[in-house]
Amino acid sequence: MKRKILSVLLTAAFVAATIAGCGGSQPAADTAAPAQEAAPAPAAEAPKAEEPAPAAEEAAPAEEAAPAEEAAPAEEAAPAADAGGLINVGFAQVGHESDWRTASTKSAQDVFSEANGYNLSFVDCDNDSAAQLEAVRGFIEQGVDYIIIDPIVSTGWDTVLTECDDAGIPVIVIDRTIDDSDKYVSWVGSDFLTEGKAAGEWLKSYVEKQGIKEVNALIIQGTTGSSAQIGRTDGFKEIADREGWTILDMQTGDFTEEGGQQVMESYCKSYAGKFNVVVCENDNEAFGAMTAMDNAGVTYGPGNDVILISYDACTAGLKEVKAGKITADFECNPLAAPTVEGVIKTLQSGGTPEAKILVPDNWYALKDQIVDFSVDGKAMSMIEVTDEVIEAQY
Ligand code: GZL
Repeated sequence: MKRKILSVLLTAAFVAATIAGCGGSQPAADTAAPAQEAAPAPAAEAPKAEEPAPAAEEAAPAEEAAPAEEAAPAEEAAPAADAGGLINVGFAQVGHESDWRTASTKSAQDVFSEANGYNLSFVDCDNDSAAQLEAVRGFIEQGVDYIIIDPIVSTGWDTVLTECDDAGIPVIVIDRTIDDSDKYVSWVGSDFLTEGKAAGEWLKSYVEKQGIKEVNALIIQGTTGSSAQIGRTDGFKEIADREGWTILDMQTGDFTEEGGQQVMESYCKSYAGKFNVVVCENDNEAFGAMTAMDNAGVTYGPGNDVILISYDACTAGLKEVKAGKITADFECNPLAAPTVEGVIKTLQSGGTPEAKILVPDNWYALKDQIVDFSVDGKAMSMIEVTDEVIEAQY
């Protein structure tokens, strides 16, 4: 878009100079401003050696300076609906790895429907960062009005977000965060660090109530490098370190049931009889871990060998809480699409949406597992899991 405006201004200056018989020693005021440097072709971003987490970005291809583009309207008006009266939205979704993701996708498809005035281009990126970058570039080619991204991992985004910016397409980030670029309008999601701290602070109060003196924990992490994994791991570990607990191992289950089962099978062999807490960074990993512990004869849930902690609190997860399998479940609310639509409506009306919009989360357990705890000095309440609560969940 910046290039488009520049070409319009230069064209106007050329026309003005021609009409004035090339007396353009004093260019028109609007061309006097120093020409904005066209955004340099993004240099290939060599991943930094110290960056362990997989980055989304492939080495950006060395690009020729983009050819001068056709004149564009000087004013950057909010995109009008297309000929059919619909607003074109591209959504690059993480994948289909969990119940949470299914609910997130349904929420977006329900909100950005044709009946609601939208044409949704949806791409399931199947947990593949390269495919996600390709999907975003496809939306740019399509010329959509808005792009929504749920970033698989938090890094490697600045090049493609610069391309969105140059194309004048506002980007809204949903759920997970982008940590190496600020070229987007708003982020709508949950506080993953607080989720991790809440699980840790609840466990502290719970083991005190149960008279459990030692905590030897195993963690099954989410997708490596995703902000959900980073926040939940860091939050829980902060409490574990403060309380002197032992974290025996942390391995990724990639937010899938299969991954959770594989990691737990390995843990049951390597740490047989040595652990009393398992933390799964989403419900689907917990379901897999439960299968592995069943097969290994390890009992879990209130009154058993292992305290099983999970995140997401999807409907199926809360059913396992009600069944006395998952001891406590820390929600991450996937139903952010209505809030994202609010951001788009604000932009459509020429307003400026908030840069960061938090979606509230709740914490769940059975009555006997509800204890008082605080996170960063703020008292937390828990919701007792009942059939009605399960019925109402996502
Ligand atoms: C968290 C979200 C995570 C969920 C998982 O906001 O990105 O990804 O916790 C999902 O269930 O796979």
